[in-house]
Amino acid sequence: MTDCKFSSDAEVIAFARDNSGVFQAGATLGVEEIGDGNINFVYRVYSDDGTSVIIKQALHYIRIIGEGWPLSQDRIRIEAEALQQEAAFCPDLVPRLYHFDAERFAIVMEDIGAHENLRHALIARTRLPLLAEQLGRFTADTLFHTSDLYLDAHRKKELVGRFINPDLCKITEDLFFWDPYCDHERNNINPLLWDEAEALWQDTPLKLEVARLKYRFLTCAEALLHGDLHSGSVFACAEGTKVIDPEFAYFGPVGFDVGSLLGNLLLNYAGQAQLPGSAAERSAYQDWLLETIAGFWNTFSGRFDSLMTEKTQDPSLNLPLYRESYLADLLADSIGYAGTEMIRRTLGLAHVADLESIEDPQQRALAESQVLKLGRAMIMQRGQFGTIDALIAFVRAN
Ligand code: SR1
Ligand code: MG
Repeated sequence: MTDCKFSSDAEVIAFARDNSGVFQAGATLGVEEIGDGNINFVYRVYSDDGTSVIIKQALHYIRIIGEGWPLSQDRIRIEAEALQQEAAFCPDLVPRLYHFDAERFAIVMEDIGAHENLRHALIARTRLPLLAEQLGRFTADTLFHTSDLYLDAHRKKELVGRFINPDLCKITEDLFFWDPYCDHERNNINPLLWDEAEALWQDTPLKLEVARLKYRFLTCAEALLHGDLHSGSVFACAEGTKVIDPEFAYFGPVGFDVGSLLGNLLLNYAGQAQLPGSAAERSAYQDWLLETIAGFWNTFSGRFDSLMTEKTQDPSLNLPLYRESYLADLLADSIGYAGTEMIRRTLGLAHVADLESIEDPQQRALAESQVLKLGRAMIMQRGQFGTIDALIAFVRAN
């Protein structure tokens, strides 16, 4: 356990000056703490000529909980190495890494300031023309190129070893796959939803399917995941998209990353029905969200299929029938993991502003109840949809 926390603004500034290589010698620098995430400390260091960098520091505990929930500081090395892996295939879609410091447990990276947190952008009903295509490309390229469909078998196993991330995985194992399915002290439940939560705790068929998804999360070292690909880990603007924060990266099932994005778009979809604005505005934005879901999946699956066709060397895996069955299984998996994200954001510890910003508890409960029903159906019926259009038709009808 190391307490490496910067003790003053001057220390943060000196660290940025020495380790970024972007500031003019002698420039006057300022610093602000900007972290609103759950886990780390994040600072922006800027000079008066407009140059700036981001510093992220991982302490030996979870920021919002304190020393009562210790957490391995190796997560910041994992984040630095995951950013490098992602940059190898999608350099335009991740912030540039300037420096990783193993003593301070800190990284220095590009300030993506012109981009807005995707969760806030979606709540404000912003239409982002490049989002679907860029998220589809990000997931297809990062996941394919770190899987056995591309990597040499020795290199793949070497990489699996570098990304063993037990503390961060344990957070997901508990918060996604167990807490919401029992009366856990960490849960955070709208009292108006209590009856539905109790019914869910008794729902044995659902718990069986969640156990199946959890076991795959624990054991299926398929590709290097981002591992926490919710809307708060994406920054976007009209000109482009950046994916940040891969500290939960590990080798897991591809459908977990894809499903996290699908689940977050659907959380916003359900929230929109209760957020302020006219019925026409809400429904037009919900249409845009569903188009984005289709565009994301179609880009992802089309690109993944092309990559398998062109780059998979193993002849046993590069068979047209195998490609087809792989992508069908992947859609089912993704829909199931999307359902677990939706349920855990409604009953579990970490809620999302898409629902929390609905001020009236009764209206919030309506959206939360829709999320629970959709999430349950998506987990239970994940193998039956078959196409993204069938999922979208189901969402429209429910
Ligand atoms: C206590 S950590 C809660 C959540 O924040 C992270 O971003 C992950 O999504 C985690 O589940
Ligand atoms: Mg994060």
